[in-house]
Amino acid sequence: MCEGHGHTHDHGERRVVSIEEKVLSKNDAIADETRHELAHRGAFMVNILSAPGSGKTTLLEKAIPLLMRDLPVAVIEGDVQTRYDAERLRRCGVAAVQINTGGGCHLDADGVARVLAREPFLSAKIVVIENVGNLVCPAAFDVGEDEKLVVLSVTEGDDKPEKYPAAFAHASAAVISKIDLLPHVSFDVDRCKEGIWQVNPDLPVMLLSSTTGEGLDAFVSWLRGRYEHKALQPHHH
Ligand SMILES: Nc1nc2c(ncn2[C@@H]2O[C@H](COP(=O)(O)OP(=O)(O)OP(=O)(O)O)[C@@H](O)[C@H]2O)c(=O)[nH]1
Ligand SMILES: [Mg+2]
Repeated sequence: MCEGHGHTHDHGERRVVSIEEKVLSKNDAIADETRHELAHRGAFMVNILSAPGSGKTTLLEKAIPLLMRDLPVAVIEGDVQTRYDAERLRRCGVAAVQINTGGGCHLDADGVARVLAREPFLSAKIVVIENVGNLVCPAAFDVGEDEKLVVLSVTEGDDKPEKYPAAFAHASAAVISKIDLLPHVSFDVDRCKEGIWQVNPDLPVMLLSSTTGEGLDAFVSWLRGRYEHKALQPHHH
């Protein structure tokens, strides 16, 4: 009987694992369809990951209006609750849709695909996703983006890339934000960069402050450059 019990339990566990795998593979299939669709539209999508409060929305409030001078841009805001971030962006003249996960710690490919099917996303050339604030779950969920960008503010500590490596491992660039606060915190920029490069060698690292505007132009150029890089790629559809 004990043996029989053990067996049942074992089967049960195996079934749970396979359901999790199915959820992930369904998510990944939708994410791949999204990338295909975006390539067809000639649009670029970036997925921004960071801890809560690192300055993502503030950065987008400053950067997107500059980008929108020559490119249509639309933003997806992911939060557990409230529509605050989408409202903040709309006040800056930026098209933004809020997705509330209601407890979920990350956006998924299906939720993003539903938003992308409507205007103003249909005609956007750059889609920016601000994911739910945390460095753990969003790193594991592909939402169909072309690239991930990870933001870390100087108030969080220079050891975070080593402690939360997944977000940095999958990113194609990192931002160290709130550098205006460097005189007030013990944050070693070189140590932080070394930690980032341990996880992801040669990852481009941008330093910026949304408060002073330092590094903002370089960030806008990076984003425009990634769009232009993709637009020049041959694609098959
Ligand atoms: N000193 C300084 N403060 C900043 C800077 N950028 C943002 N902040 C402040 O940091 C706080 C959080 O900024 P948000 O832009 O809301 O951060 P967020 O990453 O969007 O936060 P969540 O969406 O909740 O994860 C606010 O009080 C901002 O004013 C900066 O460059 N320097
Ligand atoms: Mg925000």
